[in-house]
Amino acid sequence: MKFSNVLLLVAISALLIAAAGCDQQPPVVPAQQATAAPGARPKKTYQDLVVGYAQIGAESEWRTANTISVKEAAAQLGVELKFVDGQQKQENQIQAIRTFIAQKVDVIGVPPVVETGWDEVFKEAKDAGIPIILVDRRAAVSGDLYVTLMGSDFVEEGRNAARVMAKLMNGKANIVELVGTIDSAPANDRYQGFREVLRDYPNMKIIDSQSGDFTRAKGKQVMEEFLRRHGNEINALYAHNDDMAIGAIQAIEEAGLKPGTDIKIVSIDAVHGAFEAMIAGKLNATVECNPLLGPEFLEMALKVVNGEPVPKWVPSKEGIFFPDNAKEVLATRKY
Ligand code: GYE
Repeated sequence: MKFSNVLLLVAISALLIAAAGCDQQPPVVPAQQATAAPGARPKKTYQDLVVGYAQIGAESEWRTANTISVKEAAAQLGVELKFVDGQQKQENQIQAIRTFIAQKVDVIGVPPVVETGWDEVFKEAKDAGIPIILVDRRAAVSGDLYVTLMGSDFVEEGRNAARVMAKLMNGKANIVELVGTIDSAPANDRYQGFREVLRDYPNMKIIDSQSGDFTRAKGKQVMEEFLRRHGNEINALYAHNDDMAIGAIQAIEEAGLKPGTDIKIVSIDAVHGAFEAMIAGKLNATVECNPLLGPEFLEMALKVVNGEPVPKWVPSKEGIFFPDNAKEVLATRKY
């Protein structure tokens, strides 16, 4: 063999040995890792996420729509969701959060049934390094115990209900009020917002106010009491949610009165049942409160685990609906 050929052979062998050596090299780094700052952890994706959701219960159409929204979004995005129905009891929600902590989920979402009594369990989550996202309802805790609150401006909803009611009643009314769950953020705020606006209307009087716990059954029962106590004196009803208004409508009809006419009714949520009641002429207006928070909740959860900044409050965008176009609008509504 000529010397030049020997050289060529040596060169080829060297190349082959180098190529074979490549097998021992670490695998090619994915694009995300390659671009990340040195030492930074790789970003998580939806498929890596394990999320716990400690739901309040199934007290209203709104709540059911919220549950479906969270479950559907998780299924679509490939997030592993651990879901617990708290049956409207705070102790069950607290128990669910403790279970999620033991299961080492990445993020916990919770709509607190009431405002107070969350410090201890939220602190436990914080100590375990698990962020809490408040979905829908506020909790009376310090800002370091949760990462973000996503949901509606309940005070503004109460104000809007009062504005609409004042218009419907030409500034003069004897109102009964069905309050939501006692000590819950939406009940507290809808109570307050409504009164704020009523200060400008001295002839709009709240003659009675009682909790119907956001359910149809209780709404009906309390309306029956209102009617027994005040009879024909009542000409307006403000309900903190549609379900209580729908329950009250039944009570009003059973008392031989015409809901929507003898007693004008304004409620909050804008669920399907409210549109049906408006089409039937039994409800005069509904102020929207959006329950479809699932996709945004999971988006926030992913941002939080990846250390991205999130706003402390993510407000929902909402409208007000009336009977005149209820039929057309209902056809376009998801909940
Ligand atoms: O208005 C009511 C539900 O927290 C905004 O809870 C929510 C409220 C909603 O039971 O129908």
